[in-house]
This record gives sequence, structure tokens and C-alpha cells, in this order.
Amino acid sequence: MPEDRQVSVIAGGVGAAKFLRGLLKFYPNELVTAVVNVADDFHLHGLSISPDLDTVAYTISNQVNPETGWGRTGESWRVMTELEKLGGHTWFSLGDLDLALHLYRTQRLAEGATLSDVTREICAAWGITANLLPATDAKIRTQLKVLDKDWVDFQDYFVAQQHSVPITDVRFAGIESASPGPGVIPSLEEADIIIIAPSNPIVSVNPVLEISGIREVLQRRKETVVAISPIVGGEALKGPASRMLEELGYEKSAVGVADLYKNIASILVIDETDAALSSRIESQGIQPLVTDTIMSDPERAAHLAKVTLESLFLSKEGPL
Ligand code: FO1
Repeated sequence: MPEDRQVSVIAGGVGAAKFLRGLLKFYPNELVTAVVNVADDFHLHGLSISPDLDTVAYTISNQVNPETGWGRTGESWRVMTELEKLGGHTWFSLGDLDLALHLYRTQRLAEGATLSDVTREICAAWGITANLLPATDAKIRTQLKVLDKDWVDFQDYFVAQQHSVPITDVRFAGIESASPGPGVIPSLEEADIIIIAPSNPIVSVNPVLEISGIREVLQRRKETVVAISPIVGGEALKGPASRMLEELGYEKSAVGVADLYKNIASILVIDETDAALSSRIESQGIQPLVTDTIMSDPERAAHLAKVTLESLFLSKEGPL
């Protein structure tokens, strides 16, 4: 394949990380930019935690825990064990190796570095040559309105409450004043293809799109945008995406995903399981493309990435 085209990927956590690892297996890494959600970020133990950035960085540098999809492989838990004895907060599991990353990030931010600076430094230290960009350097925070209760922070809902409580609304605190991080708009403007990774559309992709100017670029460049449905057979492969769609009034299927992306993407990649939904997706004004979207290993993820790239280039210009 002549591989000289710039690829930008809008990314959340585990699903996006697997997709990127597949893409980077065969595509020139320096031509790939991932614009990563930071609205899951939070502070605990005085540390600055950026779960989606870390999940992507650990996965594409082959350091991720394969069981969980987040955190480090070969992890140990001595600090958490001691913290538990002291009665500290242990609901969010930070392994000993993972803690080193959080110490580094927290210290660098305290010294005045931006999240983009720190991410660049981490990538350089780990030999990552793809461009990993925080969607913004500003502090934005996903909050969920829990049925009959108040707003809760994302990790409280997702980890502490195991995303088991129904929600009625979502907001991204601080997003009105957030600007895209350095390089984000140029990467989306210059990309030959923009891919919306198979991430949760409500709490992983939306907090990227809602940052000033980002949705507008995708709307204007819609013919260049291919989205991948994270919903297969009505269920998310991981996490609460399908329930969230339903609770917020969308159909909990690839059709609901098409509804959310119809103004910003020209193609929606859906799983073979959902082939029968094709005509309903097409009637939303978005072209369905049916393939295997289950990324159970890096080879299957690479196959999905190839099909995704070819969906645009084969249909518009001939093979890559
Ligand atoms: N997810 C959990 O379900 N439980 C955890 O204890 C947990 C710890 C954790 C530590 C570091 C990290 O980078 C991610 C971690 N995650 C954990 C995953 C994270 O909460 C979610 O995957 C994302 O925020 C959703 O995209």
C-alpha cells in the first residue's frame, strides 16, 4: 500500500486503544494522530490521573494489562495494599508501576508543563512515534445526572458505582471555555481520513466533539470522516455505552450510533452481526460498511483498521 496519508483518530479508552494498536501494526506511525478524550481525568491522592491517555499509551507501547485493557501488564499492588491498611481510598486501583506515571505527570504539571507537554514526554520515553494529543489542555470533567439524585463525577459513576445506576443526563463541566489542545485542529484539518474510534459516543467521543471548533471541522469535512460503531448486537463490548444510549433516548444499536454521527461522518463501520441494520443506517444518511469489528487480538484489530482506511480510499480514489 502507498502509505503517505495522514490519519487522525478521535479516541476514548480501551476500544480506541485496541483499534490504534491494530492500525499502528501496519501503518507508518508518524502519520497517525490520536486526539484523546480527557474528560474522564480526575485527581486522587493528590495525583493527576488521565485514564484514556494512559490506556492508549500503555496499549500502543505494548505495556497494557491484557486482562483489564487498562493499567500495566506485570503490575504489582504493594502501595494499594498498604493504603488499604491505612484506610485510604482504594476504590480506584492504581498499581505500583502505574503510580510512577502519575507521580511523573503530577510533578510536571505542578512545574507548569501542560498535559500536551507531559504526554509528548511520556511518548518519547516509551518510543511512541504516533502523535498522541490530549483533546484539550483545559480541565473538562464528565458528570452524570443519576436518576433521582444529583450530578456525580465520571469515575464515581464508572468505577465506584460500577456504572450500575441509571442516568438521565450528561454534562462536561468546563467545556465552554476549553480550547482544543495544540495540534488538534491542524491534525483534523490536514487529515486525509478522520476515524471516530469504536469508543462510547456519549462519554468518550462527545467530550472531544464538544470542545470549541472540533465538531465544526468534522461537519465541514464529513466526506473524510469514518466512524466505527462500538455497539454490536445491541450491546457494547465493554462498558455501559448501550445502556447509556437507551437511557438518554437513543436506540441501543448501531442505528442509535448512526443517529449521533449522521451530521459528522459519511461512513459507519458496523459488525457483521448487525448487517440487517444496514438499510436503517443508510436512511439516516450515513453509508454502512459491514465487517468484523471484534478486536479480540491485535491481528483482528489491524484487519478492522485496514477495512476502515479502505472504506474511504477505495470508494473515493481506488486502493491505498
Ligand atoms: N477501571 C475500573 O473499572 N476500575 C479501576 O480500579 C480502574 C483503575 C484505573 C487506573 C488507571 C487507569 O488508567 C484506568 C483505570 N480504570 C479502572 C479504567 C478507567 O476508569 C476507564 O477505563 C476509563 O476512564 C473509561 O474510558
